[in-house]
Amino acid sequence: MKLYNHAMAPNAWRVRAFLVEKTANIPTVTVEFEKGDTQTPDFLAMNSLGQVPVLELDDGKALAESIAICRYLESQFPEPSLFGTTAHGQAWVEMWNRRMELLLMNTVANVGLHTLPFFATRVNQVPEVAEAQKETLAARWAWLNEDIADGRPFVAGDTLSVADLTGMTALKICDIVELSVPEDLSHVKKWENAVRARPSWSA
Ligand SMILES: N[C@@H](CCC(=O)N[C@@H](CS)C(=O)NCC(=O)O)C(=O)O
Repeated sequence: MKLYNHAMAPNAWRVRAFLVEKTANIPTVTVEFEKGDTQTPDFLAMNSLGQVPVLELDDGKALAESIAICRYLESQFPEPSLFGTTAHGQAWVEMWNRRMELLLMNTVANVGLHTLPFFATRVNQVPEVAEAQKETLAARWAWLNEDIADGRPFVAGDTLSVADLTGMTALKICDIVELSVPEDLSHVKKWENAVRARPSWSA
């Protein structure tokens, strides 16, 4: 197995953090999309979207999409389980992972897409979209705060799951676009402080 990775990219970080939580190591190649490394014929043959992360398997097959890669890694490094174990537990983690990705991570990513100079030549940047997405993000942190007010330490229950890693990816993007979780959302703040303190945060 070989992981094609990028030092700063949030979805590449998500896979590295997953490996840290598994205390697993795999060979890693750092690519720089800024220099066109992901647009070469060899790279595009692995991922036609020309994006990282990509996991190349020993038989030459390649997987893109960070969550698909994490799912594969779960099968290779089963402990600790990060995708749930029982039928309900696995579906529950899937539900929370989708919520953290669709409701939080994608929303803050849209702020980045519409404001960061890196995307200026790739996206028709509309400042009003970024402002609207900031409001949506604040509302969604508030929703999460209510939902985890039962005191559970992680978004999908008592143990860390891939849904927390996706939430942490949202926090990584928040740091890039200089947005914070509102201070009055005590339950999300408690979760945030806990996940930022994990070794995987520095993956
Ligand atoms: N849905 C994909 C997103 C991959 C993605 O957006 N990769 C970004 C870095 S986080 C990238 O490679 N950007 C460089 C480019 O698009 O040229 C995943 O989860 O892996």
